[in-house]
Amino acid sequence: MSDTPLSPGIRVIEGDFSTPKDASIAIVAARFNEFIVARLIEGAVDALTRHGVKSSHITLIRTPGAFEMPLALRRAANSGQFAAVLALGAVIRGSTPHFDYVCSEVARGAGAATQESGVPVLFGVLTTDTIEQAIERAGTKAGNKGFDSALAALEMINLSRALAVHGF
Ligand code: INI
Repeated sequence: MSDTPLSPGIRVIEGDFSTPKDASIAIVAARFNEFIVARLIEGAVDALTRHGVKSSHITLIRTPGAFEMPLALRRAANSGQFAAVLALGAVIRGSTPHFDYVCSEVARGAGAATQESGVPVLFGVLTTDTIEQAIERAGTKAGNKGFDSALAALEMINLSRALAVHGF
């Protein structure tokens, strides 16, 4: 699967994008900048359902803004109900340092939720200087960060299961 040239005999453990059996996935999405975040949610759901995840296995949790996402990410990741949790949001730089506080809090919270729970929490939060950059990454010329994060979630679920098979 990997393109990396390797010496024969090296054991490689990685996840693929196959449908993870019986996996439920939570999407935690901020309402702030809803016109962007709605596209990220659509992209994520599109990626998951195209890869065979049933709609009934997807839970959408909404928070007011990205700053509030860590609490929901943590609760979902620690619940034992989800194989992966997706964080979707859009933080767009304004003329005050507010942007930096929101970005650092949501990134730190997503990382902490993963480390605390052992459940992959994927970072699909756009952090851009302009609205145009956010639009480009929400389903226009630079792809869809929600779609990409959902694919990364499938890979991480399958990687976690592969690691468990090897006793890691
Ligand atoms: N929340 C976002 O999700 N994106 C933003 O761009 C944003 N800006 O720019 O202010 C934002 N702010 C709200 C913040 O996340 C909290 O909801 C608010 O501060 C209340 O705690």
